[in-house]
Amino acid sequence: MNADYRSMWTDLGLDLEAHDALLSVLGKAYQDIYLSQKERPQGMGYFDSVMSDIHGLRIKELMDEKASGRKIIGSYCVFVPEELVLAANATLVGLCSGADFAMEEVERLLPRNTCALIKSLFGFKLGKVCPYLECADMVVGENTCDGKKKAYESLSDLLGNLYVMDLPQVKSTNGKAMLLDEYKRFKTALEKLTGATITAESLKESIRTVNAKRAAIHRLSTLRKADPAPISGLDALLANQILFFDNPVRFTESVNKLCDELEQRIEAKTGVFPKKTPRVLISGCPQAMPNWKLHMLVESAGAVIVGEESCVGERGTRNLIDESGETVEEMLEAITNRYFQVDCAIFTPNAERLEHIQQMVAEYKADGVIHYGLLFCQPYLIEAIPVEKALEEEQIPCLRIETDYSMEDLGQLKTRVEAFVEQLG
Ligand code: BJ8
Repeated sequence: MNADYRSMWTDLGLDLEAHDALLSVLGKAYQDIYLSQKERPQGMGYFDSVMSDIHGLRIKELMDEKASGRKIIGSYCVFVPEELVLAANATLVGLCSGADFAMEEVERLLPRNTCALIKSLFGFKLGKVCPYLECADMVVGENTCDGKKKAYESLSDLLGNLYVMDLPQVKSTNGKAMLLDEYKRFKTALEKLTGATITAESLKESIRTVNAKRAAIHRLSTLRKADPAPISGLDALLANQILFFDNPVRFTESVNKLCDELEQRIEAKTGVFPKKTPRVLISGCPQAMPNWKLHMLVESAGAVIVGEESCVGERGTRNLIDESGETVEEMLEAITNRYFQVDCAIFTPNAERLEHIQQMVAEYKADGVIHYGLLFCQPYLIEAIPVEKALEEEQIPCLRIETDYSMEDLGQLKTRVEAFVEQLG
């Protein structure tokens, strides 16, 4: 490991021993799950290189940005608009929350029956193992589910730089007006932090940058409609996870390059799995880095995952912002219009999500849906029941899974997933 990185981690206050242990577990999991896959597109080489240096090069880039006066903003939710962050001359990084860490300490602060994602964001702080979190000048929490809302009250004491964004829970006119107001308040907070003024020019440019990134990842999603599938669900998930912390321009170029290769594969009818392999759509809670558990199980059971109806997937990326606005006010409205379409299960009622799942099943020619709910996540677990009912009415098989980040239920899940895949086949 590069000695510069170690001194950088020390400066960031990481616990080097715990951090080494984390990197070693992550590296081993990546080796076993990713590098053992067959027929991977060459374009995945870029994403492999990001993973092999996950706390190295990108953190060095962020630290260099900080040294030049740029601020780093961390976020836990796709409702935080990267467009405003970039326009304020700052950089947004997603703070992953996809692995258990320091669980004993976490359970002193949170009830045991808290979802794994919330426990993970506490664990990364308490264990001092996440350089992305430690280099952030501001961390944005959002009032989405009750678990996050209440947890941010305690996280605020641990972090010291938490900004809480309020979010509507109903898709009403008032709800949209509230979101617009919150984005205006966030704009002011960013300007105060960075000393920069968000202008029509800077906002227009940042909208274009983020739209290009979302268009590229959406292009990748669309190519997964082909049979045979040109890319595994595991690899597509990885690209969706890296989207949250990579340099947006470089990421866009790399995804588009990968897509060029996938188009050639489709033309040549080359797939990662044979034609007519059972096709599965995953729907539900976000699978944050390095949560690859379900994808690994499904694809080892002989099915291919063709899409994710998830915030680490299409829910988070599918809509672009209208680029026709000329004033900051018009662009703020366009931003609000785009984000207000995110159909997270915290909204009530949330019929759009069900429609989107049905639409994805049809477009991606999925043979079945696995609804992925994190244990104790009430919004998604409750919504899973109407989702399953609606799909079954259309004769689309659906398997509801409730799990966490531990590997204790792997055997039991494997049996259920294998039986489901057999049913699809
Ligand atoms: S927009 S899905 S990223 S809130 S899993 S913490 S809901 S109890 S993550 Fe999310 Fe934003 Fe919504 Fe997307 Fe709560 Fe459920 Fe835990 Fe969750």
